[in-house]
Amino acid sequence: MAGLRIDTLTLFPGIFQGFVQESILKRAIDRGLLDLRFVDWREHAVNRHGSVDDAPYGGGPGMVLRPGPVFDAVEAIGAAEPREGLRRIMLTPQGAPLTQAFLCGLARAERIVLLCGRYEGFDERIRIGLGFEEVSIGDYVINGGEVAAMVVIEGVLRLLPGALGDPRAAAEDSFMCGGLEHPHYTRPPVFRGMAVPEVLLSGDHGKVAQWRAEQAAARTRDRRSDLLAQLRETRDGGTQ
Ligand code: 6GU
Repeated sequence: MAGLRIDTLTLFPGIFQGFVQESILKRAIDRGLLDLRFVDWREHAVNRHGSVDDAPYGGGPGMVLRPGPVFDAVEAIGAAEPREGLRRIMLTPQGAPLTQAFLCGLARAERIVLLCGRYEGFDERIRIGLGFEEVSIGDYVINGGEVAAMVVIEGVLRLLPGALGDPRAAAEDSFMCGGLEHPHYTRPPVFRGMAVPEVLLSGDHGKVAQWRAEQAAARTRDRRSDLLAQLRETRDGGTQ
């Protein structure tokens, strides 16, 4: 098995250096589960000064990423044509919000291309002409798509069979699709006057399971009523 190939197109490949050398990601790469490549698409700049952006038509602040260098970079990695098993994603604040369900779909791909935005954004003809899916990691703005690409890479990696030491950890990801998790406690039994809930020390597995389910439901209700509504919709005749 060749592993899942992910090409990340970025103007700042250095941002990913530490990321790929640590922990679960490094192990997955060493074991051939993941084939990560980082492409500095400034190599396809329009001139020898490395220009990849220009002023927006219609005026306004900031710079817009020109289509030429991105098209050339995507063609150079052989990903310009749509095909079965290939997913192409651009990371921008204008995208559809990333969800666990979306990650589950991505984890079934053979190859993924991630395009990281910077500045005011991409010329719209990049999305239209290359057929990128536009994805955002939330309703806030960060400096560029690099951190968002890391979110996608980690989220997908966790879902690859064999990536995590403990298979239960991956199961918890899908549990996430069912709501928030219950709180956790470990030693010591009393820390700075704060005691571990009695039930967790009782050894009664039935009671523990019930307590955890109640806590999870209460948290989901208090913090994520939106998630609860979504779950109800799914249960009452949704497609998932
Ligand atoms: Cl993908 N990029 C930027 N710049 N900001 C974001 C984002 C992406 N997702 C949420 N905010």
